[in-house]
This record gives sequence, structure tokens and C-alpha cells, in this order.
Amino acid sequence: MKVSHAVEEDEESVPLCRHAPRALCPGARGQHSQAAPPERPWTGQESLAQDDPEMWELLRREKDRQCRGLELIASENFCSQAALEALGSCLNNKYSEGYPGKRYYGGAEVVDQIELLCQKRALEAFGLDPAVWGVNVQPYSGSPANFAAYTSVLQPHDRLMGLDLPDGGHLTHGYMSDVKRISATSIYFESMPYKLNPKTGLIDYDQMEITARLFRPKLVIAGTSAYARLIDYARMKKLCTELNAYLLADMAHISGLVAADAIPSPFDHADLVTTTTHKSLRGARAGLIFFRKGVRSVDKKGRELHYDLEDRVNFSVFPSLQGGPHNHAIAAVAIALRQATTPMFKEYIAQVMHNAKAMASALLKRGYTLVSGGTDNHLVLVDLRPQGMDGARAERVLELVSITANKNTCPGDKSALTPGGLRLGAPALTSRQFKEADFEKVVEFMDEGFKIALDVKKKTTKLQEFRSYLLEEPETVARIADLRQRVEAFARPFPMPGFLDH
Ligand code: DSN
Repeated sequence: MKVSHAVEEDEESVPLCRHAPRALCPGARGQHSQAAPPERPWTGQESLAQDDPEMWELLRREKDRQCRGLELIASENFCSQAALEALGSCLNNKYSEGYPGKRYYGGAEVVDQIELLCQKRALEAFGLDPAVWGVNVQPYSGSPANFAAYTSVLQPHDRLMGLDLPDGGHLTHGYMSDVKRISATSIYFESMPYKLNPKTGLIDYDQMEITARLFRPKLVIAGTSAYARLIDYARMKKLCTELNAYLLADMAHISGLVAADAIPSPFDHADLVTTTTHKSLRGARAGLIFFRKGVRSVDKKGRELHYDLEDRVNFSVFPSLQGGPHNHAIAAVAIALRQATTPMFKEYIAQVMHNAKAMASALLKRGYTLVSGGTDNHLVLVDLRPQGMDGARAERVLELVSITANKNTCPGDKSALTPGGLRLGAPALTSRQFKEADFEKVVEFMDEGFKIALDVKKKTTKLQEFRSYLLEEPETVARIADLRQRVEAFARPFPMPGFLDH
């Protein structure tokens, strides 16, 4: 691609190098040689290829990687062209600290409309009555959304409970290791995990209740990052009511499924709901916090106690945690939220769930073990330990053959660096129109990759040696190249949302 700035200059024009003051510019009049035509003045209207060929080339390579590979990371998806357009728009330029109608900067009349539209669409996407639910659409992503939601109802050192990270919870749900408080959630609050039953791979609600009655948290988080089953929100709400605790549902992974009404909704029970917007919801990267309004409870004398979450959540997001909202992201999220209300999106989510089930059955047929034995949502968690394999080695071989997935802990795992499992999600490839039979083919490719991993594991000891062997041992290098070529030939022809020139 031609990326030169060189243009013919007329006698009267003043040649300037980009960004450089004229005096310092080797191309300035009288200094440039006749062989090197002067550069056109920088206007800011240059394409990326013109302005920064080095970065343009990196983006080109990433785009190619996405098109020729099989994307199975359960939290990733392919955002629409429409939303990407808003992300790369003039909205990037606007500061608007505050909320619609109450900004600290002028010129916010348009972004006010955009934020209000996003709020309206967020409520519509999840079928919520504005008298009962409100939403803050400013969180930059899921982690700040969670932290702001916690600080809206907790004081420093108040207690909360969330699913442990090694059991499928998220870092922000309070993770701490044996020796260190890892997440800010565990640093600023006192966190207690609940866990899976290692035999069933399901959330151990009985043990959760026992622990919660002793620990008496002020907030309980119902949310997961690597859990293939549904959550019993009703049971968790009952526990929270008994403890006078808030129930916060973090539906980041499953928000697309909730919007499509394909699984039970956390809104039926939770007081607060947080989500990212770019996973199964397929939008731009951002976060949302939904908060209940109206009556929270009725006391013994029949007096109504009302929620006061709206001001608390809004204050926690801005000014407590964040500065100016990312208006480009808010617009892009609004576009995705509108898409999420369409029949087409419902069909998409139904297909995501069929595909996840097809992937689970194909893996089971080939003798693999799944944590919890299957899936009710968009992902499966394969336990590779019975094969004598681990998630780190499997992830690396799949990466070399253009299949992207991530290693994940399974119940009982001790190491996060070489955990026993691999998390596989269906949302991204379903956005590329993959159907059940395509996912069976994907499992066939993965199975070949796992076999390579197993063969190499038998001939090596440490992970580093395993990784080097994959790149150096001629027969293995040839097997990997052959599998990669077949994977890429299979993946490339599928359509790709968001890329006009795919
Ligand atoms: N990184 C996301 C995931 O993979 O689940 C959560 O933040």
C-alpha cells in the first residue's frame, strides 16, 4: 500500500513537515533537496495508513488474525460495523463530566441526547420498567462498573461474598490468594468466597448459605466468568433478604442471553446488576450498572422502605471513580443495545446456545470431561486433567494452529499458570454464522491439537521446554503447520461482522 505524503507543491505553497516547527523541519523551503519532494502540511485528515504506517500494519495483521482464526474466547465477540463507526467518531473528542442536563462542560447538548438514548435502550433491551429500574451507562468497562457498584452500597472494610476465581468467579468478585489480596475488591473490602461443589461442578449453595450466615456479608455477588450453568438468583435473593444484604448480579458473560430472554433474568431478583457490553451482548467495550428503584421492603409496622440507589450509584461512578464519560463508547453501546432488541439478535443467541451444546456433545463424544458435565449457556469448560493434559499447554498448541481459547482453572486446581481446564465460548464464531456442524468441525480440529499437545508433553518436562519443542522439533512443526493450514482454510470464508473489506 502506498503511504507516502509526497505531493507536488506549487511555487507559492509553504512546505511543512508533519508536527515539526518550520525552523526545525529539514524539508522547509530552501533546505530540502530536489530529489525529496516536500511533505504536505499535516491536516489530521490523513488515513491511518498515511499517518502511521507502522500502526496501520499492526492493525492489518490483527484483522487478518481474527479472520483466519477460530475465536473461542468466551468473553470475546465481533462488534458490528455500525458500532465501530461510532467508536471511531467525533464523539471521542467531547468531554462531558456529569450527567445529562448537569454537565461541568459546555457543548454537551448532543452528547446529552446520546447518553439519554443509551439509558433508554439499556432498559428496553432488558425489558425493564423505568419506574422500577434505572441505569448508569458511563462505566468504562466491567471492572470499574463493579467497583463503583460496590462503593455505592459498601463502606471500606464492609463484607461481601463472590464466587472464588479458581471456581469460575471474576477477579473483581473479591479474589485473594493464600498469601495476598489480589483484587482491589479484596483490598478495600473484606471478601469471602463461595465455591463449586468439586464433585458436581455446580455452585455449592448449601455451603454458601452456611458461610454467609457466619460471615454476614452486606453484599452478595451472583456472577461468573467461567461457569457453564444457570444461577439460582431466587435462592441467593432469599439468603440476602434473610441477611439484609444486597444482591448484585454481574451478568457480564450472559447479558446477551438475558436480553434475548433465553435464560432466567437476574433482574427478577437482584438489587443491582452490572454488565460489560462486548461479550455475548456484542457491543463496544464498556460497562453498565442497573439499580433498582421504588420499594425495597416493608417493615413490621407496614412502612415502606425505599431504594436510594440512584444517587448513590451515579455519585460512585462520577465523581468518585471516573472522570469524563467515553461518549464514543456510550453511542456505540446504544447501537448494540438497539440491535439486541431485534428478532435477529434473539435468533443469534438461540444459535449461540445450540452451538455451545453442539460443542459440548462433540467433546463428550470424543471422551473429554466437562466441568458440570455440559452447558446451559454460551460456554463449556473442558477439564483436560483426565487426559494427562493441562490448559496452558493445550492453549499454546491451539494458538499455534490459529484457534484462540484460554486456559482456565477447574475445581481443585492449585496453579493458575498451568490450570487443568480450557474455557471455550460460542458467541464470536456464531457471529460469523457458524452452525452446529461447524462447531463439530471445530472440535475435530481441537482434538487434533490436543493430541499434538499430549505427544509433546510426553517428550518434554517443563512448560518452557514444551513451548520450545513446538517451535523446533521438525515433525511437530510440520504437524502444526498442516493443522493450521486446514484451520485457516476452514475459517477464512465465513463472514466477519464489522470489517467492510473482509
Ligand atoms: N476478561 C473477561 C473474561 O474473559 O471473562 C472478564 O473480564
